[in-house]
Amino acid sequence: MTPMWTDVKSVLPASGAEFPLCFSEKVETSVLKALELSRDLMYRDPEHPSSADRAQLIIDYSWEKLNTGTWRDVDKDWRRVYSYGCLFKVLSLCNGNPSQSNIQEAIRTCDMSFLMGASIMDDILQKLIFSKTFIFFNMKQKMKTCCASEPVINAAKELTRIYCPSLEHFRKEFLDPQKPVIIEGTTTHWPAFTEHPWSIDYLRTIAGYRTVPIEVGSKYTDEDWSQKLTTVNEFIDHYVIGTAEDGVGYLAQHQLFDQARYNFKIPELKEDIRIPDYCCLGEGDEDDITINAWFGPAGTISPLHQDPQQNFLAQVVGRKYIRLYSPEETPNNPDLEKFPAFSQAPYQECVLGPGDVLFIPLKHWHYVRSLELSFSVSFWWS
Ligand SMILES: O=C(O)CCC(=O)C(=O)O
Repeated sequence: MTPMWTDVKSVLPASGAEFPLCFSEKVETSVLKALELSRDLMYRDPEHPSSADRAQLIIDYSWEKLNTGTWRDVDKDWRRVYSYGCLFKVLSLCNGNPSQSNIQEAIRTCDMSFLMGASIMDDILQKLIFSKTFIFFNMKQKMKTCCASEPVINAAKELTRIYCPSLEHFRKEFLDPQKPVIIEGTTTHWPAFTEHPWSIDYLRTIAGYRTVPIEVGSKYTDEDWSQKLTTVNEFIDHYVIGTAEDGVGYLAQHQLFDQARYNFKIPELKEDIRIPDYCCLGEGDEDDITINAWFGPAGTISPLHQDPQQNFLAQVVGRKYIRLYSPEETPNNPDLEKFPAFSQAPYQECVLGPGDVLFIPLKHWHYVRSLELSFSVSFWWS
């Protein structure tokens, strides 16, 4: 038995009898039979040549069910069937002596199950993808060197900087009066800056073959802006170090940590950061804090918007130009034709660099443009 198969087998039940396959009558008997056959074959003869085809058949059949009617009405059992199909496919790809492309396909299949399927057997596919087998390949690639145009910061509008304020000082001077500020010196202990400096290579190493939803287009208000699924490696190759024709790609919002809708996780990244101490001044629990990661090449823009919570935006790699408007400027909508007064609206601005944490008070409008390849993390808290 290869070390990989030993590793994979360790997360499976010891025998077919302990391997559950329970569905409502919505799932036809023929499908149940195909699942049972796949299970029995996997325990009897995992390298049997028909295993992969049968798994693909289950995937294709349930895929049709997932794509019929509206997503809300898709029966959860069909999502579970889909995940079982994915599980059998992953197992057929991993036994024997799997090639690099088989392992890549296995990771892609796990991710498709996280995106479209439902949890089965106590999240067995999550356990598989985080088994040591799937941690591999460290590809070296050169980063795209392009930089977006350098902003000229108006000193009168530049945001205040403060070094490691005490909790009390932060509360009194910034939180209570809802004043934005850049806090320095509070992230130096994050593993993202020390043990595992975040970089393209690091992201490739821990998650290169994971499939994630990305946003394509310079900004989400553009007409040609879209979302699609891609692997982290493809995203980097195409949009970060390549010369993508179809605009800038952004691996953003929720996509790298917990992603409620898709249940997608790269927990290694989460271990590299720390929730800012100042969040304890809020009323919510730590579990109520929403953590989002933002990764994209130079020139990526998050158009002017407000968030429903207080925000700490921590910069890890690269620099970002940020402009803030107070919520009082809300009547001066940024559509200059309809609201010409917007050009006069007072604002504050800054270039946020690695290690800086920007406090964006509740409902403060913010516009963000990355000046270089950039990796940031935001903490929304109340
Ligand atoms: O960094 C970005 O591009 C956007 C961050 C942001 O808008 C947020 O955290 O709310």
